[in-house]
Amino acid sequence: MAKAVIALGSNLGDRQAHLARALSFLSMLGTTHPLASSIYETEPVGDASTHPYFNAVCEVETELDAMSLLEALKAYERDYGRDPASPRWSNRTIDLDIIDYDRQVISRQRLHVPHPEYHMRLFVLVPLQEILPGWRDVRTGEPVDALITASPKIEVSKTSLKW
Ligand code: A4P
Ligand code: MG
Repeated sequence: MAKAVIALGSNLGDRQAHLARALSFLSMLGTTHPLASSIYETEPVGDASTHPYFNAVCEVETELDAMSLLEALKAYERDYGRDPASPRWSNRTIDLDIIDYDRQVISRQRLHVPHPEYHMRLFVLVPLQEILPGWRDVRTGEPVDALITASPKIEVSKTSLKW
Protein backbone atom coordinates (compact mmCIF):
# COMPACT_ATOMS: atom_id res chain seq x y z
CA MET A 1 0.00 0.00 0.00
CA ALA A 2 1.36 3.42 -0.97
CA LYS A 3 0.40 6.91 0.14
CA ALA A 4 0.13 9.37 -2.72
CA VAL A 5 -0.36 13.12 -2.53
CA ILE A 6 -2.34 14.56 -5.42
CA ALA A 7 -2.95 18.21 -6.30
CA LEU A 8 -6.26 19.13 -7.93
CA GLY A 9 -6.87 22.28 -9.96
CA SER A 10 -9.72 23.68 -12.05
CA ASN A 11 -10.26 27.09 -13.59
CA LEU A 12 -13.03 26.54 -16.12
CA GLY A 13 -16.77 25.99 -15.71
CA ASP A 14 -18.18 24.79 -12.41
CA ARG A 15 -14.84 24.56 -10.62
CA GLN A 16 -16.27 23.24 -7.35
CA ALA A 17 -18.15 20.46 -9.17
CA HIS A 18 -15.02 19.52 -11.12
CA LEU A 19 -13.00 19.18 -7.92
CA ALA A 20 -15.75 17.26 -6.13
CA ARG A 21 -16.14 14.78 -8.97
CA ALA A 22 -12.37 14.28 -9.15
CA LEU A 23 -12.24 13.62 -5.40
CA SER A 24 -14.92 10.92 -5.75
CA PHE A 25 -12.83 9.37 -8.50
CA LEU A 26 -9.73 9.48 -6.30
CA SER A 27 -11.62 7.84 -3.47
CA MET A 28 -12.41 4.94 -5.82
CA LEU A 29 -8.69 4.55 -6.61
CA GLY A 30 -7.83 4.40 -2.95
CA THR A 31 -8.48 1.94 -0.18
CA THR A 32 -9.62 4.54 2.34
CA HIS A 33 -11.41 7.85 1.99
CA PRO A 34 -8.88 10.49 0.84
CA LEU A 35 -7.64 13.05 3.32
CA ALA A 36 -8.67 16.26 1.55
CA SER A 37 -7.78 19.90 2.16
CA SER A 38 -10.21 22.76 1.98
CA ILE A 39 -10.91 24.24 -1.44
CA TYR A 40 -8.78 27.33 -2.10
CA GLU A 41 -9.32 30.07 -4.67
CA THR A 42 -5.97 31.03 -6.18
CA GLU A 43 -4.48 33.52 -8.57
CA PRO A 44 -3.54 31.90 -11.91
CA VAL A 45 0.17 31.25 -12.46
CA GLY A 46 1.64 31.25 -15.97
CA ASP A 47 0.69 33.31 -19.00
CA ALA A 48 -1.58 30.65 -20.50
CA SER A 49 -3.87 30.56 -17.45
CA THR A 50 -6.26 33.48 -17.36
CA HIS A 51 -9.00 32.61 -14.85
CA PRO A 52 -8.71 32.13 -11.10
CA TYR A 53 -8.35 28.52 -9.99
CA PHE A 54 -9.90 26.38 -7.35
CA ASN A 55 -7.12 24.21 -5.92
CA ALA A 56 -6.92 21.49 -3.31
CA VAL A 57 -4.60 18.71 -2.24
CA CYS A 58 -5.46 15.23 -1.03
CA GLU A 59 -3.67 12.17 0.23
CA VAL A 60 -4.85 8.73 -0.91
CA GLU A 61 -3.77 5.26 0.06
CA THR A 62 -3.63 3.13 -3.04
CA GLU A 63 -2.51 -0.24 -4.28
CA LEU A 64 -1.68 1.21 -7.70
CA ASP A 65 1.98 1.57 -8.54
CA ALA A 66 3.16 5.06 -9.51
CA MET A 67 2.87 4.63 -13.30
CA SER A 68 -0.57 3.04 -13.03
CA LEU A 69 -1.68 5.93 -10.84
CA LEU A 70 -0.41 8.43 -13.44
CA GLU A 71 -2.26 6.54 -16.20
CA ALA A 72 -5.46 6.58 -14.16
CA LEU A 73 -5.20 10.34 -13.58
CA LYS A 74 -4.44 11.09 -17.24
CA ALA A 75 -7.36 8.90 -18.38
CA TYR A 76 -9.65 10.79 -16.00
CA GLU A 77 -8.41 14.14 -17.35
CA ARG A 78 -9.06 12.94 -20.91
CA ASP A 79 -12.57 11.79 -20.01
CA TYR A 80 -13.46 15.01 -18.20
CA GLY A 81 -12.71 17.59 -20.76
CA ARG A 82 -9.04 18.48 -21.03
CA ASP A 83 -7.81 18.58 -24.58
CA PRO A 84 -4.43 16.80 -24.40
CA ALA A 85 -3.24 19.00 -27.28
CA SER A 86 -3.83 22.28 -25.40
CA PRO A 87 -0.67 24.10 -24.37
CA ARG A 88 0.97 23.41 -21.07
CA TRP A 89 -0.33 25.59 -18.23
CA SER A 90 -3.48 26.55 -20.16
CA ASN A 91 -6.96 26.87 -18.64
CA ARG A 92 -8.44 23.54 -17.67
CA THR A 93 -11.53 21.91 -16.24
CA ILE A 94 -9.42 19.55 -14.18
CA ASP A 95 -5.71 18.99 -13.60
CA LEU A 96 -4.47 16.16 -11.40
CA ASP A 97 -0.77 16.12 -10.55
CA ILE A 98 1.11 13.62 -8.42
CA ILE A 99 3.02 15.65 -5.83
CA ASP A 100 4.41 12.68 -3.92
CA TYR A 101 4.27 8.91 -4.21
CA ASP A 102 5.17 7.10 -1.02
CA ARG A 103 8.11 9.43 -0.31
CA GLN A 104 9.91 8.14 -3.39
CA VAL A 105 12.05 10.05 -5.89
CA ILE A 106 11.03 8.99 -9.40
CA SER A 107 12.65 10.33 -12.59
CA ARG A 108 11.11 8.79 -15.65
CA GLN A 109 10.27 10.36 -18.94
CA ARG A 110 6.57 10.62 -18.11
CA LEU A 111 6.70 10.89 -14.35
CA HIS A 112 8.73 13.07 -12.02
CA VAL A 113 8.07 12.74 -8.32
CA PRO A 114 8.12 14.86 -6.28
CA HIS A 115 6.40 17.08 -8.84
CA PRO A 116 9.27 19.25 -10.13
CA GLU A 117 7.60 22.60 -9.43
CA TYR A 118 5.44 21.97 -6.40
CA HIS A 119 7.88 23.66 -4.02
CA MET A 120 7.44 26.97 -5.87
CA ARG A 121 3.65 26.87 -5.93
CA LEU A 122 1.66 28.31 -3.10
CA PHE A 123 -1.50 26.86 -4.65
CA VAL A 124 -0.08 23.42 -3.78
CA LEU A 125 1.91 24.21 -0.63
CA VAL A 126 -0.84 25.96 1.34
CA PRO A 127 -3.39 23.12 1.03
CA LEU A 128 -0.58 20.60 1.54
CA GLN A 129 0.35 22.27 4.82
CA GLU A 130 -3.30 22.16 5.90
CA ILE A 131 -3.54 18.36 5.61
CA LEU A 132 0.09 17.42 6.35
CA PRO A 133 1.59 20.16 8.56
CA GLY A 134 4.69 18.08 9.28
CA TRP A 135 5.47 17.59 5.58
CA ARG A 136 9.12 17.78 4.49
CA ASP A 137 10.53 17.73 0.99
CA VAL A 138 11.81 14.21 0.38
CA ARG A 139 15.00 15.44 -1.33
CA THR A 140 16.01 18.40 0.80
CA GLY A 141 14.21 17.72 4.08
CA GLU A 142 12.88 21.30 4.07
CA PRO A 143 9.65 21.67 6.03
CA VAL A 144 6.53 22.84 4.23
CA ASP A 145 6.46 26.09 6.25
CA ALA A 146 9.91 27.04 4.91
CA LEU A 147 8.86 26.15 1.37
CA ILE A 148 5.86 28.44 1.76
CA THR A 149 8.05 31.30 2.98
CA ALA A 150 10.44 30.89 0.03
CA SER A 151 7.76 30.44 -2.63
CA PRO A 152 6.74 33.25 -5.04
CA LYS A 153 3.76 35.09 -3.57
CA ILE A 154 0.36 34.73 -5.19
CA GLU A 155 -3.11 35.21 -3.77
CA VAL A 156 -4.42 32.06 -2.09
CA SER A 157 -7.73 32.24 -0.18
CA LYS A 158 -9.28 29.41 1.72
CA THR A 159 -12.97 29.11 0.87
CA SER A 160 -15.71 27.67 3.07
CA LEU A 161 -17.03 25.61 0.16
CA LYS A 162 -17.93 22.03 0.98
CA TRP A 163 -16.78 19.10 -1.11
N1 A4P B 1 4.21 14.35 -15.59
C1 A4P B 1 5.47 14.24 -15.09
N2 A4P B 1 5.48 14.18 -13.76
C2 A4P B 1 4.16 14.29 -13.37
C3 A4P B 1 3.52 14.28 -12.10
N3 A4P B 1 4.22 14.22 -10.96
N4 A4P B 1 2.15 14.38 -12.07
C4 A4P B 1 3.93 14.43 -17.01
C5 A4P B 1 1.45 14.48 -13.21
N5 A4P B 1 2.00 14.49 -14.47
C6 A4P B 1 3.35 14.39 -14.53
O1 A4P B 1 1.22 17.17 -17.68
C7 A4P B 1 2.17 17.04 -18.73
C8 A4P B 1 2.90 15.73 -18.54
O2 A4P B 1 3.61 15.77 -17.32
C9 A4P B 1 2.00 14.52 -18.40
O3 A4P B 1 1.72 13.90 -19.62
C10 A4P B 1 2.77 13.59 -17.47
O4 A4P B 1 3.28 12.47 -18.17
P1 A4P B 1 -0.24 17.61 -18.00
O5 A4P B 1 -1.00 17.54 -16.69
O6 A4P B 1 -0.78 16.86 -19.13
O7 A4P B 1 -0.02 19.11 -18.47
P2 A4P B 1 -0.10 20.37 -17.62
O8 A4P B 1 -0.98 20.17 -16.43
O9 A4P B 1 -0.44 21.51 -18.50
O10 A4P B 1 1.36 20.48 -17.15
P3 A4P B 1 1.76 20.59 -15.70
O11 A4P B 1 3.25 20.56 -15.63
O12 A4P B 1 1.02 19.60 -14.82
O13 A4P B 1 1.21 22.01 -15.46
P4 A4P B 1 1.02 22.54 -14.10
O14 A4P B 1 2.38 22.69 -13.58
O15 A4P B 1 0.06 21.74 -13.31
O16 A4P B 1 0.43 23.93 -14.44
N6 A4P B 1 -2.27 28.43 -11.36
C11 A4P B 1 -2.98 28.18 -10.22
N7 A4P B 1 -3.27 29.19 -9.38
N8 A4P B 1 -3.41 26.92 -9.91
C12 A4P B 1 -3.13 25.83 -10.72
O17 A4P B 1 -3.55 24.71 -10.41
N9 A4P B 1 -2.04 25.06 -12.74
C13 A4P B 1 -1.32 25.27 -13.84
C14 A4P B 1 -0.95 24.11 -14.63
C15 A4P B 1 -0.88 26.60 -14.23
N10 A4P B 1 -1.28 27.65 -13.31
C16 A4P B 1 -1.96 27.39 -12.21
C17 A4P B 1 -2.39 26.06 -11.90
MG1 MG C 1 -0.81 18.55 -14.77
